[in-house]
Amino acid sequence: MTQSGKTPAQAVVKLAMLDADEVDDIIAWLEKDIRPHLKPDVSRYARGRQRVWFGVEPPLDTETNYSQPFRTGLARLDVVAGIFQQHVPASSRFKDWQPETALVSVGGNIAAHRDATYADAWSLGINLGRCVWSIASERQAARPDFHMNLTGGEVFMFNAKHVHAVTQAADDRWAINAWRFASGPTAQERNIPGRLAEFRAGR
Ligand SMILES: O=C(O)CCC(=O)C(=O)O
Ligand SMILES: [Fe+2]
Repeated sequence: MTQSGKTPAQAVVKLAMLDADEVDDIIAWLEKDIRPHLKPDVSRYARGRQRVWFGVEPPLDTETNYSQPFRTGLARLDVVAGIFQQHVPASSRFKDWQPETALVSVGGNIAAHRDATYADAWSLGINLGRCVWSIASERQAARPDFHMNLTGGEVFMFNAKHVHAVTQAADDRWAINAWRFASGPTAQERNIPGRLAEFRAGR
């Protein structure tokens, strides 16, 4: 992986590189079992991307609408948790991290954005194709300044509250991103825990 400068530790923590056979196996599974579930992305920042949520689909709140519910996602979150557990180094501070939701997507660049209120800051990225993956090294910065040329197989944690973007994505680039749900002051203000409890009570 070539990149610009030193990895900013407050924005990105690299965990592992999957070998080519494993990447091929995961992509074969995605193409066969997951592609039929894909829908066009509704996010403004990800036009052209196809995506499906695993586990629980979180509400993508906007500044004017934060009353939408959590919804049931595809029951495959265990596969993502398994890939993470197999590759997170025993010495990593993320060793005991477990995803609560995952977004599986293919195709399309992703414009610079911070993740919505539902998302806890530290998020998992499993990159499965060619792209330039960029993130701001500082929380307040409006634009990414750190760029990674990814080829497929990279497993990393990143701070999703730092502005990040994907450019030069190959049409057949899959990505798996996973999050835990936020519970801090902003999430409380937007009733994320309450909406999650409502969803769990309704199942
Ligand atoms: O495709 C990626 O690796 C990043 C996706 C992303 O930032 C998002 O879905 O919020
Ligand atoms: Fe994001």
